[in-house]
Amino acid sequence: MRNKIIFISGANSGIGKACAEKFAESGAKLILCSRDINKLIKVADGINKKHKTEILTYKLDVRDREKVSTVISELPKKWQKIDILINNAGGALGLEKFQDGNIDDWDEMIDSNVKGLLYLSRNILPLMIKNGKGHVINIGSIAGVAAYPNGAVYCGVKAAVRLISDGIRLDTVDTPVRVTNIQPGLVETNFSVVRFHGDKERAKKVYQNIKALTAEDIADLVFYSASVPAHVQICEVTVTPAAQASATVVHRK
Ligand code: 8X3
Repeated sequence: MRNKIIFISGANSGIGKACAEKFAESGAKLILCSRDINKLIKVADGINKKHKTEILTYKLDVRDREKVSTVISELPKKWQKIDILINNAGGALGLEKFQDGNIDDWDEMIDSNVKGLLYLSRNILPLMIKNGKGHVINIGSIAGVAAYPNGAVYCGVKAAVRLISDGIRLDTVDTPVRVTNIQPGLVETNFSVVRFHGDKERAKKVYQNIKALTAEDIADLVFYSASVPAHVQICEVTVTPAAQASATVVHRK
């Protein structure tokens, strides 16, 4: 990974931050973006202190189509040779029956998980193709494999991530670009706190009595997917805690 350039969206916390740490550890250079620039700068400083790697940070809301395109087109020349794009920004908002759903939450989920991924990929893929190398790694979800009750829209957006990943893989088959969709089950991050609009008690219950995956577990998998020989493409990985068999079948002790 030494000197490879890794672009990570939503890098200020959780899986995005863990990926940043993991790739920096092996000498990669990072382009990190997040809506929360103050937090992102702290993350970048921490990584830089430990690993002494070059890092660019951008305040970027991936839903902002214009800004995405400006950030990518204005990257310094040498930084445009992006080796890996990790589409991590996104997440869930709300967990209730469709008929009770909050339409603002839906808009936000569709815009960040789907449109954000589209905007970044559409801007970065041509650079990868031009450079003759590249890997798009999307953070999907087990929610995209099968719908679960109260999750229609989140499951729908992650199903979109799954098929968009497949579609990009089809359209880049004659290029060196690889496309991977990582679909985690229960990962203990602030995912549920965000989903429940800040209700920490409710969020805690999601991970109660089960050894959930950590953001670092997912970063390890992302790193592994990126580290296999160039002729190998890991298309899709669904990963759950050992005590989780599907989005809804969880064995709690
Ligand atoms: C996170 C996993 O099961 O909460 O995407 O949707 S789940």
